[in-house]
Amino acid sequence: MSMREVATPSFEGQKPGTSGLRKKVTVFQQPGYLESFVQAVFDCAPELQGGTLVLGGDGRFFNRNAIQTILRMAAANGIDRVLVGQGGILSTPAASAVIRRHRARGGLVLSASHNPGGPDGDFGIKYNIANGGPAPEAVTEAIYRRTQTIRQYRIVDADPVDLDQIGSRKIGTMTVTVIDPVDDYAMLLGGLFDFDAIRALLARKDFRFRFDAMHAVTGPYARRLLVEMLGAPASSVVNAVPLEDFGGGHPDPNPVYAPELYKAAVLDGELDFAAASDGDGDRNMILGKGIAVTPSDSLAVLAANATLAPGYARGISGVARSMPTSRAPDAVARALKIECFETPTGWKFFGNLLDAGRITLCGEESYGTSSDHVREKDGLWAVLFWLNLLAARPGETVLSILQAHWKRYGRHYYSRHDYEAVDAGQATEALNQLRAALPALPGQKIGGLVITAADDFAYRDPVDGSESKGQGLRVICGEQARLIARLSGTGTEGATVRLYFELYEADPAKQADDVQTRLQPLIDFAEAQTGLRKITGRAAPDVIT
Ligand code: G16
Repeated sequence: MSMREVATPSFEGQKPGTSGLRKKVTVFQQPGYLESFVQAVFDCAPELQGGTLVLGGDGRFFNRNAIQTILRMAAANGIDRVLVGQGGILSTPAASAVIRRHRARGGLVLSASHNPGGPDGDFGIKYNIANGGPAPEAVTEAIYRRTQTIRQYRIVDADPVDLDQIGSRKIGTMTVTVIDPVDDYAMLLGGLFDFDAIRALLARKDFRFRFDAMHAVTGPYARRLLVEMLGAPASSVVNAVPLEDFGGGHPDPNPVYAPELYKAAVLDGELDFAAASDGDGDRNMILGKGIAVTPSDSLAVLAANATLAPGYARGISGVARSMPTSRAPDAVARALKIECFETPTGWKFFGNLLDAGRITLCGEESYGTSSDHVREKDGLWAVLFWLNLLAARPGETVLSILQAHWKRYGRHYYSRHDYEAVDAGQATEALNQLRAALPALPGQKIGGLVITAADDFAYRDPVDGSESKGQGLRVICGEQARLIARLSGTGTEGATVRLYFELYEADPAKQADDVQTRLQPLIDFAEAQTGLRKITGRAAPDVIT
């Protein structure tokens, strides 16, 4: 077996976004493209030499090819051992769990998350560090700089590894161990929740339950946890076979991309509890009979009820949410007298707070919630937490739990409007228009509410002092309302403009379910300030969550 140094051009635009490098499959298929990026990671992560690397992905098209290439490069770059999920499969939270449990020095997670897959779809790669979480900005920036100067990558010639066969084999001196992708993760979750109580809940004839794996990575995880360990009927886990193209779907668990589940639970009231996860298993959508739980509310409810789950029975140290996430968790934190942090969008910003023990739970409006059990967001964890909650509050429903929550803490009406695949220049123009208006906004009114502050969000990490600027434009009406505008860092086509709207209603008598109507003044104000629809010629958002 010989090691080769192969010349490669440095590719434009290998800048990791909100969550790793995401591009079209066809971009990754260019000779040397994947290799250059992986070599840049290895060059910037010398800690991997002589240590263990975790490798796996969401099973999308190009996953297996990428794994074979990375294994040969890992052998050439002095890595001692690679743990690979069987079939190349590892959900993002499972990858985090495996890194932590096996004290790996890092991991490469192959996924473009909720973006569509297949030959014309998307692919992605993300480097996670030894704490199991996404590499912080300083590391991703270093990787990006390295991609701009790289001239060659190292690789060995070796036969492909049989990824379907559990066990160990060698590539040169490096050991490749194919592991069961579910074992470590299932064991971890088994220690956090009251499985007996959940089993009893799922056994009830009057409890109608469905989990939609969206033909993505959570299928095997949901089968093990929900069906084998918790006794749910096999038919309650749908679309459970991971497919390379997710069956042609868009594996994003929200009312728009999981319309059948949404209809069954929310519109038709046929299910008491329904949930879905995304391409790589880190997102979750929680639905009840007649109600969709916003991710912001979900985090708030879980924080308020955390002690009902055995893993959190001693209470939580603090919570964190990304800036565009509604301030519902803040209200709970105030009541619990614990710290609440507001971070930029991106799970990597929670890492330091989790490592320092400052927070136990964290979440984002983008259907992500998790805790300190891993360093990624975790879709099935949220599902089990909600099931544990329902089991611990007999006689209550998802809706009644939410209503009781709003009665106590007030309701944060919330919605996100996405304009996808917008011309990048037009998106920038619209945001620049709002940015230019920011200094003059305080004192003006939105539908009777006075604007108290308007700025471009900047964050100083309370643990290591690092600063992140330009994280989203905010227009704030005290505790009453907020409007936020930013560009997505995960899209692969043009630009995706995200507008976020939040309005607080304390009075339970006025908490009717008319979300978009309530938010209309904020929506109109956003258009007036950005000119987004006028500039882009779009009549309406592509996705409303
Ligand atoms: C990723 C990140 C999340 C982020 C989300 C949306 O999620 O891990 O932290 O909230 O993207 O980011 P953006 O608004 O920049 O598109 P995932 O599930 O895609 O990995």
